[in-house]
Amino acid sequence: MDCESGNDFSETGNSEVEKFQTMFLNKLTAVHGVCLQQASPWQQYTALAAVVRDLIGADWQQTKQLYATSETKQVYYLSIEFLLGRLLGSNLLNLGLYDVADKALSKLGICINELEQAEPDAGLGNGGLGRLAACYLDSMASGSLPGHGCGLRYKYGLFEQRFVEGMQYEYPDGWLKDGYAWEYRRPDDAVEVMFGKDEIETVLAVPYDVPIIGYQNNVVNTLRLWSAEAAIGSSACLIDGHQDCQSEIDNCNSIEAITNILYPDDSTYQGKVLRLKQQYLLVSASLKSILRDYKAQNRPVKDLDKYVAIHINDTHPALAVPELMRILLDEEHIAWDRAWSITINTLSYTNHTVLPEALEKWPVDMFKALLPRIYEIINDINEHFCHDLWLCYPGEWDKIAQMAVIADNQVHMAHLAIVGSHSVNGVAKLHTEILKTQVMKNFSDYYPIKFNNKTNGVAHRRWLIKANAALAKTITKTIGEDWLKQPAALAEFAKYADDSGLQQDIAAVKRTNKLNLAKYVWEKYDIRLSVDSIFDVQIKRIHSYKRQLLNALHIMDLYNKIKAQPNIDITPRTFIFGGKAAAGYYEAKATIKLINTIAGIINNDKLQDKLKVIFLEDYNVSLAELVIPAADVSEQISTAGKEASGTGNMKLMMNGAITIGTLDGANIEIKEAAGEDNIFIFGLTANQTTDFYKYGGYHSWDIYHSDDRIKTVMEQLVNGFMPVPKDEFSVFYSSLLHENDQYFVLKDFNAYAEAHQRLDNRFKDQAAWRRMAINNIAQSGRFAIDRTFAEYSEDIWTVNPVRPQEETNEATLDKACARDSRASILMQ
Ligand code: 26V
Repeated sequence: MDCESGNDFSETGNSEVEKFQTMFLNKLTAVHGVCLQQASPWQQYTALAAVVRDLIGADWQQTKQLYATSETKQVYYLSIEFLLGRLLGSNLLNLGLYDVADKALSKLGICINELEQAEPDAGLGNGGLGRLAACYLDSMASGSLPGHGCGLRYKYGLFEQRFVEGMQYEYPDGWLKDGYAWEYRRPDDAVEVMFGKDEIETVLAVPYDVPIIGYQNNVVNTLRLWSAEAAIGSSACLIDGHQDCQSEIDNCNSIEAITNILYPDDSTYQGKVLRLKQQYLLVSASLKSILRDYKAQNRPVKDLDKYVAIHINDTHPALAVPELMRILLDEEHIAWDRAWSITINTLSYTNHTVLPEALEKWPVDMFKALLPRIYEIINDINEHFCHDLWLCYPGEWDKIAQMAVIADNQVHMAHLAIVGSHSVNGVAKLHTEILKTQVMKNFSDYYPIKFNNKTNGVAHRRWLIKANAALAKTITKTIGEDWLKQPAALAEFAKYADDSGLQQDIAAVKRTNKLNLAKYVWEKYDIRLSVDSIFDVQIKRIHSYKRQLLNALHIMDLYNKIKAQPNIDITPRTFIFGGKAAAGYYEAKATIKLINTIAGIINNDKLQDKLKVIFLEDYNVSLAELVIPAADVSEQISTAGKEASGTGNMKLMMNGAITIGTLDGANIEIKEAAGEDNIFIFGLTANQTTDFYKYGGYHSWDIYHSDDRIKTVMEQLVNGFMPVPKDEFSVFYSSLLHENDQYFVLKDFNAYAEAHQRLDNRFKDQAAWRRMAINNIAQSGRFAIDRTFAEYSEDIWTVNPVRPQEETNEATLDKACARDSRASILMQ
């Protein structure tokens, strides 16, 4: 975007810049056969990525060798989602060469930010769970931990969101169409994965490795993404025993479809089968590859749990339990009891949601047909487990049925994951408590020591050092460099909360970031945002429990207020939304349409610039990096008890935004850390919402009838106030009134409006506001993923770091240049 904004934390030597420049220019010629003047931005981007590939090669090799020869345990993080976003900038940052590259390119008249934007945003995930997985990879590499990611290489990432007349439409995200600079295809490491019984279908899983670069420590870890392929010409591709080219190709296409898209629509039987196939492919291919590497170290399989920890990220990879058992029983010929203890000791599981509709279950018939041997093993696991339960709870049939792995003709994946792991964790204190006392109470009573909490965190490298380089610089100027590698040291920053010079500095940084976002909005939407207004941000998946609707109704109320009293004293506000709705989720899509409709009304009304609303299209990791540094206010307003943790709340806090939120998920810990003067809390608590669910006592119609403000906005949804067909928003009228407002939107409305009033008043005292911002930044260190990751390492995985020999940038560049010149001599 802005070529002027250098990220230089330190003086970079000229010789490094020159070497880098030479490597870049050589690459343009070697890779694309062009000179600088001929090169398109995309060619420049790929050449720069190729320079980075050269620079990490030796470290990658060294890291692999170190892991293969060390006594240390290795961690494998299995996840159906990895929401990586773009890697060029963060790779350069982690290599310690961002400033060098920036300078080298500037001297050639190239803006590095523009090249960064030529990279496709790898959106191999939905939201929180997938981004968390990406943050873990960053943290494992930066902490010198032998940690590997295992996932799927979807041909299409999460859909691209476009608005037409305010409605969301989904377009395929062909992120791979021009090739992907960060992947290395490893055909030699392909493995076969088997489905079915009578007609066995063999799928070739081909790995693509993505290097994961540690923060200035010479570590390069690996994310291995599996792609489904048919082995052309192999027996798996023969139809009815005779070669029929066309049907062979059709068959290949159906096999390759397994890794076509993330979360295929599961409303049909075929769709469900495809999801189950994906999950098994991920698990089976990963375990085969893990076992192969393990055996190459000449260690006995019975010691697997001493050297390998396998983590199950939510239930999607829970088939790791029966698949590991299958390998140990059928291929390694280990007896059941021994195999079972190895399995449990190797595996651990994280739960990420308490929503019943997201707790996975598969129909037994489908399972049997697709994975007969795996089903048999699950059945045996279930029998052993129910037998043990019977000894503990004789005669308690109901309890045993509630806990069984197979019940009601369904396989309960969460139960399978709990039974087959030695550790089960939630992702924030409240969430773990809810798992232990409600959702998984029976299991927690039975296995008390398995359950533990690991509050989420976020990679401060991406979300602060990289996304908000100016703030990072201000912090370093104030408290020194320690926090870069030890984010807990950010706490020092709080000592300067009253320093007016610092307050002005952070205000200036925020203003620049707001200008950057305003520029984007102006260029893309032709809408002018005032950077003097409060930038109030709600960015996350659209879901009823996240209550974007509460935010929208409150904006309508504010609008009504301003219309009634045009001179009312309100600090100008810009409400900014971002987020995708699941393609089949009607109410979520209606929420997007509602917010866009409200935005249309408000932005076209002359309100002395008091109010603006914008819904940013196609929210993804890259857009988050633009929005989060520009936010003044962070909306974290889920129904208490529903949001497992939230991680956007942490990213926004780290960037000095003030939270307005409920006592839900990690908001509770954010409040504890920041202090209650530095956050705006409102609304029902989780105990209160639980009591209403259990005992009743809430009637949304009563609120509607007794509260004029609420009644007005509710009527505006359906009385023609909105320029939309008559029934467009009746879905909200139904859910809030006819279905008694399951998420307590109306119940919390007044508390929410009142909290906004407090916030508005506080913003008028700019010094007080900046003090709050500094305190939030200072206390965000405990939400850095390095803290979370250290807890996983110690309590769950029991693993230690392995440190490679460190090398200076200069030496890395010299070696790479030497390789480069050797190569060019050879080419002459
Ligand atoms: C559920 C579903 C159901 C519909 C089809 C697609 C799909 C995909 C994933 C899931 C499970 C979602 C779990 C999830 O993303 N949870 C989020 O995890 C974050 C990291 O722990 C946490 O901060 C969020 O609060 C939590 O919602």
